[in-house]
Amino acid sequence: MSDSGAKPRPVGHPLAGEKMSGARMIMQVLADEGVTAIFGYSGGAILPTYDAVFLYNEECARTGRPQIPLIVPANEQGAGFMAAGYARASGRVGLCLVTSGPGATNTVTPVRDCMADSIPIVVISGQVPTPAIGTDAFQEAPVPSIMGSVAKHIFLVTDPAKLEATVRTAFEIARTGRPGPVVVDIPKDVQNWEGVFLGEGLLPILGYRRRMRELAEASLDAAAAERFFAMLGESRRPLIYAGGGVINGNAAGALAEFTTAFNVPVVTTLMGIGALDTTHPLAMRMLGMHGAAFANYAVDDCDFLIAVGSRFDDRVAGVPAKFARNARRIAHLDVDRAEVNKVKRVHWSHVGLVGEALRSLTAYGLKTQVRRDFSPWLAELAELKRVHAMNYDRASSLIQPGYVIEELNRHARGAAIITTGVGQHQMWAAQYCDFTRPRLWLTSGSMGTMGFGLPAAIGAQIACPDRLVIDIDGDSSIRMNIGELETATTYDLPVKVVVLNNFGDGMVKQWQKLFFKGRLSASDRSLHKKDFVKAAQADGFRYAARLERKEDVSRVIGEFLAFAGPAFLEVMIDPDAGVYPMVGPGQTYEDMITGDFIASRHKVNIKPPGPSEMF
Ligand SMILES: Cc1ncc(C[n+]2csc(CCOP(=O)(O)OP(=O)(O)O)c2C)c(N)n1
Ligand SMILES: [Mg+2]
Repeated sequence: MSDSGAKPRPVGHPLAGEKMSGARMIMQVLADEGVTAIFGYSGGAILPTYDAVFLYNEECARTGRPQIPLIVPANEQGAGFMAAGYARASGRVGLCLVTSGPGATNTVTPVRDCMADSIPIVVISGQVPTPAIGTDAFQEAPVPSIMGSVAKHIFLVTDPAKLEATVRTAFEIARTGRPGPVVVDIPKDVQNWEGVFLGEGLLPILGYRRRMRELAEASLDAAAAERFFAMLGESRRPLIYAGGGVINGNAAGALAEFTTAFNVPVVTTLMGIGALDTTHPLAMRMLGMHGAAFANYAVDDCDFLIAVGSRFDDRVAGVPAKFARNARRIAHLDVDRAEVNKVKRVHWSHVGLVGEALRSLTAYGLKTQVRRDFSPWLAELAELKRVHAMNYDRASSLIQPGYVIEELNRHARGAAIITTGVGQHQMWAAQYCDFTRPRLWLTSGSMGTMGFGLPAAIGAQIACPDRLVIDIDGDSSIRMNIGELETATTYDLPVKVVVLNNFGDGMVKQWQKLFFKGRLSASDRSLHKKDFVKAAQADGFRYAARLERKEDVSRVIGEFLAFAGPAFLEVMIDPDAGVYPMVGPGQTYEDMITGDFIASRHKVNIKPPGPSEMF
């Protein structure tokens, strides 16, 4: 279960029994559910609800209660990613409020993104009035069918008497079990309807609730714990492979307790970064396609793999049969039954809340005094870390991205929220930044959506006003939602936006160099005209600078991060820098190429992947 974001609902709601509009009811349920910011854009079919937000905040101003600010993006895709950034950073449900037709369809990408990364948001969209549905009315779109294929759940409210309960239930579904996005499509006449507010009540989603109860009650019993520790007892090289489920399930504390109690080292997925403090002695950092070489070697060498809230995604287990090929045993803890044995057969599994399960295991292990000396394995791993450390061309006269991120990291000290676009910069950030806690690393993992970084940073800064928030973005990714630069200055949010400019789609270029004989089809932007610094200035950034010389990197990054308001920094990096290590698509960890600056333990020939592996 994701979080307890909702305020405990008052017994006997103070407004119970009051007559009000559907729009006012929506607003009241949002307030009751603990929403502290609304991200959205207005339009005809949602106007009544926007008016209700205005009236609610006017009333709050009069009575001294906290208002619920409306953050207006340049594009509804931005609002969706702001809600997602808010949710990822805080663990609370993010809220996005948009109009029908194009307003709603502009949120399809963030909804799918949240689904793929298990992020709880609620999108409320206006719909054309009930009698007009199906007539191709102005700004009508089939939101239930479009969103039905990408959201965790979708409601179309046709019976106004169920409006209040539906909005409340949407929050319940978003935050429980495996979290995800829920869309509530509300026709305009339902918003304008007048009825009696009950102040309580949920829809009878009996099957779902039964499953949630089963999850909550699925305690890990002594017999299962005994079998688990029998496997750990036989193991000499155990390794935890932790994914986003540890963070989304608020289980990082439980993971740290388990890992330190039994000295089991941890690799994480891209989504799992921060599940264990990356500076912890047992942290082996990220595995997978661009994971650290030492992390991938650890996976190859382990004899017992313990997957926690992770799902053997193709960026981790490109060749499932050869993934963790020396692991004689694999265990899997997950909140979603569908993930167990989906890609790789496991020998032991537990479906339930991962935090509870880890705590049960720890308690059992401590009670039965499980003691196993893994020090030879830990020594091997320390050696792997030393010999195959992350590295790049430190002598280069060009600005290397690794250097920029190391400098950012030196200031952030593992305590900043970092968001990213998608591409090489995202991978360098994942490889070189430290995160001492969960919910600091916000990235579009599964969908890999360019344009995520800036709006996610805005949403995260709204959720965490006192934290340093840095968007490490790419020159192409930031173009996707560059309109949101103005949103940052409009709301005076002190986000720090750093663009690693390598003149184009660096990650695409890297694949084209490796697998398409260097034909840079549509990925080079070196002749493009964009002046990012002027763009940021035009959008009101008082700090906007371009960094072009290696000797200025340290000083300028210090100034940039110390600036009190929104700040923008474009860094002209080596356009040919590659992301290493790299496990090519459809290849095994043994085939990992480590580049010129990271030691490999294999002799590797770069094999172009076959057509079926090209994704
Ligand atoms: C919306 C979207 N379109 C296309 C892609 C495919 N894609 C992945 S990375 C990439 C290039 C990103 O370029 P940039 O943001 O400059 O990052 P870099 O790799 O140069 O650091 C592209 C086109 C994507 N991930 N998302
Ligand atoms: Mg680029």
